[in-house]
Amino acid sequence: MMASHEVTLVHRDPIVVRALKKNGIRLQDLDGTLTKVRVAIRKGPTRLPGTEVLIVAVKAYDTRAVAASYRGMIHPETTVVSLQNGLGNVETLRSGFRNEILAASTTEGALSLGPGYVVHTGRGVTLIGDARGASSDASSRVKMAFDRAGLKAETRSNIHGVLWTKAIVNAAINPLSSLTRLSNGAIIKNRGIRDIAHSAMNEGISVSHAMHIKLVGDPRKLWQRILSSTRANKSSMLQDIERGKMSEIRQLNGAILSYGRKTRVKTPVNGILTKLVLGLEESSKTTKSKVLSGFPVRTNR
Ligand code: KPL
Repeated sequence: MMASHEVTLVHRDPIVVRALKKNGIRLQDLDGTLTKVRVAIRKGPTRLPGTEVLIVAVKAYDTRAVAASYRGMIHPETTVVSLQNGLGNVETLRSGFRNEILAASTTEGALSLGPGYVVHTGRGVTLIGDARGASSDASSRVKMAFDRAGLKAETRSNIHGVLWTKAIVNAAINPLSSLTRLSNGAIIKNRGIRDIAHSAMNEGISVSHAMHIKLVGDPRKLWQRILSSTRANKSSMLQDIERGKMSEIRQLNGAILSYGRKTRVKTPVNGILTKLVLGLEESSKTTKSKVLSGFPVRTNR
């Protein structure tokens, strides 16, 4: 992986670590080819001496835990890259690390079929930039490493604009696919859902203007492009809901809602989507617990 670079994967779940040690990573590519990749695996949190680049790819609701558990554990020279969905990750990582921080956003589609079994469901591009908005050598080096590994990457100086644009798009795909259980390809064909998605994006665009964020292109066009290039994918939020896991709704529609409140921009559609997915999280957690334990389990929300 990451051709000519030494890569170590760190995961906090011992079950996943064990599975990956035993079976490696099975990667099914777009043409159906299955490749088995052997990669060094460590159970985290762990010290990572000599690490040049630390890619944080956890769910947005776990960023705070990463910042807290790795504080003081990584070398000051290590570049930290947030490769995550949602808003607020960079700010959270800054609270934990004095290191150089880059942010990256990807439109690659991936479907997880279990620990270490990933299907590449859509080719996209990964945009990388310095979180302070400066152009940096580190972004170019990380971009080159991605390119060499066969993942198309580009650097951007306005990475916050990139993150906001992608968050507005995710906020108009992920909750809608979770609520309807439709694949990305089915969403694009559904007129009614497209209307709701456009209303959610229009609100996000108004909030970003009030926040003085310069978006990168029109989110509505990106929405269309992403859905058709990741047609076979289930959004990451739908994958989380199906596993009874927490979703990134708070860092997507929830973040648009709260920035909207701060800037006095009304965001009723994002508000409704947030509340519905919070309810869905609750019911899918309960359903999963019932299946696992045979007893109804109360959730405390
Ligand atoms: O980012 C994604 C996600 O599912 O979170 C896309 C690109 C929409 C792929 O499904």
